[in-house]
Parts: sequence; structure tokens; C-alpha cells
Amino acid sequence: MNEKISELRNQFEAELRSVQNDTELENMRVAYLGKKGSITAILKDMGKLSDEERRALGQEVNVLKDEAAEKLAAKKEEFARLELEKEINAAPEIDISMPPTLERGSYHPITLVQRQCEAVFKSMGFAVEDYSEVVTDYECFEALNIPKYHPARDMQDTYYLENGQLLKSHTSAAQNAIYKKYKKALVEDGVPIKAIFPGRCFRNEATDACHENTFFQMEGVMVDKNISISNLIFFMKTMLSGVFNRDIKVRLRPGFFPFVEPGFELDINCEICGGAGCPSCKHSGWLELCPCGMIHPEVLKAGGIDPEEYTGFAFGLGLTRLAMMKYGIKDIRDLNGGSLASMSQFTEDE
Ligand code: FA5
Repeated sequence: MNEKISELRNQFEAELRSVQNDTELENMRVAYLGKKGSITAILKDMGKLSDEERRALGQEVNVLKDEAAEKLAAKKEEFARLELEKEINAAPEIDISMPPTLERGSYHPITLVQRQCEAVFKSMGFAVEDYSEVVTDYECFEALNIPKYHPARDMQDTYYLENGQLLKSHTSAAQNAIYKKYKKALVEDGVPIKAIFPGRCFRNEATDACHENTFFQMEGVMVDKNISISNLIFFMKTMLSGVFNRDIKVRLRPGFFPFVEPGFELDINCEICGGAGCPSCKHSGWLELCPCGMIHPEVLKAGGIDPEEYTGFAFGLGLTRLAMMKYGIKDIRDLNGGSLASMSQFTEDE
């Protein structure tokens, strides 16, 4: 064998053993088989040889050339295989031959009662509205007949933001916007305002079995000519029997809220203890669920509605407490606890 060819083969093989990646491999291909590569150079120089020498060397160099090309291709495949193995080992273990899991998500109990309430009110012609969680002082208090420095502001431990806005402490904060949105249809076309607006509320409360710092309410308002307390009581009863599918013991007692006159507290007989008293109802047997009342004339005025001509009722249902009562959840904090195991038990209700 030609000594030069033999040396070149040894050099090629040694280099191939030390190559680490595709880039080095490509550099090697160019160095041996490229236009100016060392194997190509031998082939180019063959014109200077005698016929006999050319025949003998030509065969050897062509064998080396094919061999080098094959070995480079094999190495390239090896790198590709190693890269794939690396990716497979890094990926999470998924057995794609297994059938797909049939486990489904579920609605949160608060979403369930919200949907049940919405269905009842929608069937009675109420619109469902959404509202921001960040509101102005005007929306949350001033427009609701609670001026600055009025002690009624202390009833809600409010989270104020640096820009003067605040986190909605009750869904009543949307009332003013709702009146303004629907007053034209009321005044010009005689269409009563009937709307509910569920939402998340925030208060800086010390938490216990029936108080959370983040909870849901659902506000409802109806405004028309000659709306009275009997309309209010009818809608409250219809809503509760629609959610519980049975008669529920409730009591109505006077309650003070600057935005209603007269105002009431609607309490529900505690469904956890049946009225005997327990931590869920602060041992009273009753749970404050849905304060309500006739909309204060000042509040209607702020919404652009003439209180001499129109009257209305408003209520602020505690949706989170309703979910506790409906599903027998003893501690309100469990509803924000994030336990999928406990919160997914109520799906069949839908
Ligand atoms: C209000 O928020 C009034 N805006 C309700 C209202 C609307 C009255 C329209 C009249 C007319 P109150 O602060 O009582 O009222 O809250 C209403 C309901 O929200 C309570 O009865 C209770 O069910 C629920 N609630 C209040 N605070 C909490 C809390 N920290 N955790 C859980 N639920 C709460």
C-alpha cells in the first residue's frame, strides 16, 4: 500500500475518533474531501504520474475517499441518534400508547351557586352584568349616599390603592353605572331596569368560619314605577327556592345601609347546624345572607333617575355564604383553599 495513503488513513481515523459534534465533523469533511481537501489533492495530482503509478494509486485513493465519506456519514448518524436520545430522556414520561384519561375538571361551588342564581333571575327577565374589581371612591361610596367621613364607611374595611382607587368592597359599587346604562330605556321606552351583577369583593377582615377577605356577592336591582317591598320579598323567595329546590327558613329584620330606605337583613337558618348554633353561624343559628331594601332616593338621583317617579329595590346576596349553606361547607376558608379533592365533589349538581 502507498505509504502516503496509509498515513492519511491513520490520520483520518485518529481525527474521526476525537470529533465531538456536527460542526467539527463538517470541518473534517471539508479538510479531507472538500475542493482543497487532502484526499482531493492527491486525486488532482494524479495527472503528473505515469499510467502505471496512476492506476495503482488511483484505486487506493478512491477506496480511501469512499471509506472516508462512509465513515463521516456514519458518524453524522451517530450524533443525530445521541441528540434524539438526549431529548427523549429529558422529556416527561408519557406513554403515548395508553388511552387518554377521562378525568374532567369541575366547577367551583361558588360558580355553581352563581350559575343557579343567574338561571333563576334570567328566567325572570334580569340582565347579567359584569363589573370591574377596581373602582372609584365615587362608585363604591359617594354615589351610594356615603359621603367622605361618613361613619358608614367603617362598616367595610376597604383596601385603598395608591392612585386613590380601591378594591371593590361590595358589588353595590356597580349600581350607579347600571342605572346610567339603563335609564334611557326606562324613561323613554318604559322598560324596567332589572339587572344582577355578581362579582368578587375584598375587605381587610379578620377571617373566621364565615368571614373571608376575598368573597363573592351578587347584587340585584329592579327599578320601575310602583316597585314595593312585596316585589323585593317575592324575588328573594323565588331566588332561594330556585337554588335550594325546597323551602328554606329565612328571617327579615331591619338593617341599616345608607343606600336603601327602608333596609333589611335577610338571614338564612343555618343549614350546617339546623339552627342549633355552630361556628359557621357564630353560634346564633342564623347566617346573614342577603341584605336588601328599597333604593334610597339620593342613589336614584345620582344614577340620573327621578325618585319622584320611580322606585326600586336592591339586594346584595353573599354568594360565598350561599355556597356554604347549599353544600354544607362548614368553613368559608375551605372555598379559597384550592383543594381540588374537596372542591370537585359538587359537579354532579350541574
Ligand atoms: C353589603 O355589602 C351591601 N352592599 C349589601 C346591600 C346591597 C344592602 C343592596 C342593601 C342593598 P354586607 O356588608 O352586609 O352588605 O354584605 C352583604 C353580604 O355579603 C353579607 O350578608 C354576607 O353574606 C356577605 N359578606 C359580607 N362580608 C363578608 C365576608 N367577609 N366574608 C364572606 N361573606 C361576606
